[in-house]
Amino acid sequence: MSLTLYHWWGSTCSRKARSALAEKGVTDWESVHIDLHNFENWAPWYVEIHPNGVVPALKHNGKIVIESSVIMEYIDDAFEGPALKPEDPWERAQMRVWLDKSEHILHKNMHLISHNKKHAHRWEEYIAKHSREVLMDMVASQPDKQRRADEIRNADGIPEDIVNFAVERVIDELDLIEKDLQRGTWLCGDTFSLADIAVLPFVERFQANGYGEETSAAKRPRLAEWFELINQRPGVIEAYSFMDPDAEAC
Ligand SMILES: N[C@@H](CCC(=O)N[C@@H](CS)C(=O)NCC(=O)O)C(=O)O
Repeated sequence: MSLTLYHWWGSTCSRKARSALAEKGVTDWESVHIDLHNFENWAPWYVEIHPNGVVPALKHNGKIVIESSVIMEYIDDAFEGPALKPEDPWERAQMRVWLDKSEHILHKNMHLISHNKKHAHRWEEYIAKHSREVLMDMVASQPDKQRRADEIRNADGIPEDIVNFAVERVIDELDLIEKDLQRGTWLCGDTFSLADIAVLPFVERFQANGYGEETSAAKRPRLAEWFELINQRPGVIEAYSFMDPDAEAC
C-alpha cells in the first residue's frame, strides 16, 4: 500500500484531510509538503497531480483523489477504522450539507476575510524579494481559470464592504452550527463525523482573524462547548500539530 498526502501545514483544506487520516487511525502515509508561500502549488510537476494547483491531493496506490471533502470521504471509505459518517441516512445527508457549506460558504468567505490580513502580506513579501512583475507572472501561471481571475482582481486587496459581507456570511453559518448542535454532541447528532472535521478549520481561522468573540460561550454556548471538546480529540491534536518542516529546520 502506498499513500501520499500533498498538503501545506497551515491550510484549512489540508487540515481537513490530515484530520480524517488521524481520526481514522491511518498513520502510514508519506507527507509531501507543498510550499504555498513560494507558489510550489503552481509548479508544473504539481499541476500534473492537481490540475487546479491547490492543496490537498491524495495519492493512494498510484491513483489521485482531489478536493478536501472528497478526500475525507475517500479516506473514510477506503480504510479500516472508526466510521466517520453517521449511520442514520438523514444525519448523513446533513453531514453532506455541512461538507458543501464548508467548501462553498465557509472556505469561500474565509478566503476573502483572510486575504488582506494574511495573503496580501505574503504577496508583499514576495514582491520585496522579487518584484511585482515576477509576482504577476506567477499569478498568471495559476492553472485554474476562475482562481487566476480572482487572484488578479484581488492583487491590490479586497474592498472593505466585500470583507464585511463575508464576515456576515460566516456569522450566519455560526448560527446554524449553534442550532445543529442542539441535536447532540456533534454537528450531526451524537456521531462525530466528517462534518465536524470540515467545519473546525474555519471556526479556528475565524478566531485567528480576530472574530473570537463570535465563537465565545457568551455568544454561542453550544459552539464554544463543541470547540473545546473537538480540540481535545487526539486525531485533531495530531492533525493540527503538523508544522512547517522548513520552519522547523531553521
Ligand atoms: N476545493 C478545494 C480548495 C483547495 C484550496 O483552495 N486550497 C488552498 C489551501 S486551503 C490552496 O491550495 N491555496 C493556494 C492557492 O490558491 O494558490 C478543496 O477543498 O480541496
